[in-house]
Amino acid sequence: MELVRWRRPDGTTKVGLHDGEHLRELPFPTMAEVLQHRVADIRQAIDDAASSEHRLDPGEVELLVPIDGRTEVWGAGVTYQHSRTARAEESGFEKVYLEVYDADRPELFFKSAAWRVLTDGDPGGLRPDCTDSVCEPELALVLNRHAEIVGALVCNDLTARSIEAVNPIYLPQAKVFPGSCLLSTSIVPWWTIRNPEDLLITMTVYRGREAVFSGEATTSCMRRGYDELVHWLFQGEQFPDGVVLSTGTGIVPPLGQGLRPGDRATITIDQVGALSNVMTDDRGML
Ligand code: DO4
Ligand code: MG
Repeated sequence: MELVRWRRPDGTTKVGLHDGEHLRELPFPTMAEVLQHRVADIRQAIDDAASSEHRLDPGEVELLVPIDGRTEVWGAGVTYQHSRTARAEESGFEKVYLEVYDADRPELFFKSAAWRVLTDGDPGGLRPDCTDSVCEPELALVLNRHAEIVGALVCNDLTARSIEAVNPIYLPQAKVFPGSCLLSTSIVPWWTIRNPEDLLITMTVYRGREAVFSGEATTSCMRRGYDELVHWLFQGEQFPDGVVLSTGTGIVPPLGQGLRPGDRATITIDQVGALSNVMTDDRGML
């Protein structure tokens, strides 16, 4: 049973459950409103909706990006040894990355407002002023306004690596641009995931039919716990409509072998889902 948003042919949007076969509405008009509630209330609403006779065929609707309203996406960085080593290699500012890996306070950065997020099947963005763009496949936590973990998503934290490599304080330009924040469609309730500390994450990048990069990692290699990241994210911050926290990447393609327009990146996370997007450097006007 997963949490999704959808649009009906008449243009109205709804929030509800997807059980693999059918959709059932929840008594909340938006996902933002779901994330204003405590997990116990959300679980109750899911249990009540799951037994409802009133159901829809997913073929009748369009599944949407899973978040809306004032919900934001934030990223954690340098949470895997592999990311620490890669950043130190690619940047002239090695010390910054080595220190943050060991520091108490993790690297946390604003990634996206809900309206900028794209989902499975949408085009991923490449900045035309970047010579080495990479996908960052990550487990993302969906948190309510009370800092409780509600569910999980697949996130592609698309990054303009050559821009960040010049100077770490270019990070906002390397992280925030059209098509840079891709989330899977369905929020998997956290209480249904077995052993979330050990989930396999895979990514393959296809150029035409050829797989030009494949990598995998498991969340057991993360240096920090989920609760630790959530604790720091809510220090001195407020998320009235909840927040998605992407937990960092453990898969880093080799330097200089970045994405090209037309590449398809496919990411999977055990029990959480899949995300597949074709890259473009021509986004047109949003
Ligand atoms: O330090 C830059 C960001 C790192 C990041 O996004 C990651 O490790 O996933
Ligand atoms: Mg990342």
